[in-house]
Formats: sequence, structure tokens, C-alpha cells
Amino acid sequence: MRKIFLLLGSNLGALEENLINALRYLESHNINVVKKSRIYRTKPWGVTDQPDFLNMAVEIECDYRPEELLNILKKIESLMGRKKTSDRWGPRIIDIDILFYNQQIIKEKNLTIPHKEFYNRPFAIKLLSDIAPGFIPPFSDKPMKEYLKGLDNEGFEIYRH
Ligand code: PH2
Ligand code: MG
Ligand code: MG
Repeated sequence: MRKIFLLLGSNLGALEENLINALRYLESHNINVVKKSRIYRTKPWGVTDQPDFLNMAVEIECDYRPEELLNILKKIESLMGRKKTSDRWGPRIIDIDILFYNQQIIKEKNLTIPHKEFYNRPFAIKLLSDIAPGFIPPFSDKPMKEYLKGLDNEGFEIYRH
């Protein structure tokens, strides 16, 4: 199953506009956005003393290998004005993370796929299930929609359909 999924997040500035702009930047870098989730407002995860996020998941198609894709996502974040800071989970204009890259497993210093915190973040599971209910992640024996059963539904709500 060829499926690449990204998670977009913003909690600084004009949040929704930032997400929409990020989609434009993806398209202008030869990354085809084939599916978009709804936008959710989510409580900050990890470092909780920061503004709420807007998050969205997308399925993309591209010819980039995972490392190349990561570099392009970093470039887009920087083009959009994200500053490099030391606070790992602090506020950001835009964050674009690779959740899954087909069935690939990558454990490099600067890139871990599947995304390290995916299963710890209920909103991420919800967002991905929105667009890929049938996707079976690597190491798993069940499709995303099964992960919704018993999911803690606290901390996220639909912001826009
Ligand atoms: N991203 C983080 C840290 N915490 N919380 C929410 N709700 N959404 C995020 O995208 C997010 C977060 C680090 O990338
Ligand atoms: Mg992130
Ligand atoms: Mg990131």
C-alpha cells in the first residue's frame, strides 16, 4: 500500500491561514496533496503551557525519498518564517511532520518514521483516521479506523470541515 501521510500544525499567528499556505507550498514543491482531513483545534500536547493548535493531516504523492522529503518540509517551514528554537515542543508558525511513508521504517538521528509520538497523540490518530480509515500502519495488524475504538476523545474538536 503506497501511502504517505503528513501532519500539519500551527499555534502562532494566523493559524488557519498558515495551514492553507503550507498546502500551497507543498504543491509548489511538486508534492501533490491528494487528501485533506478536516481542521481540528487541539489542546497542546507535551508542553501544555502554550496556545491551542490547529492541526490537519494530509495524504501526499511525490517522487522524493523520505530524507529528501524531510529536507523540503524543513525548507517550507523556514520559508514560512519558522525560527529555529531550542524548545522542542514550543509554539510554532508551522510544523510539517512525516507520519508514515508507505510501510517504511526509518530510525535516523534527524528522522524517525513512523512518527515517534503518533500513537501517543489521540488527535493524530483521529486526523489520520479521517482520511485513511483503511490504512494499516507498519507493525500493525489493524486499520486506522480500529484505533478510534476506545480513543480518548478529550482535547480536540472539529474547527472546520
Ligand atoms: N506538536 C508538537 C507539540 N505539541 N500539540 C498539538 N496539539 N498539536 C501539535 O501539532 C503539536 C503539539 C510538536 O511538534
Ligand atoms: Mg511536530
Ligand atoms: Mg516537526
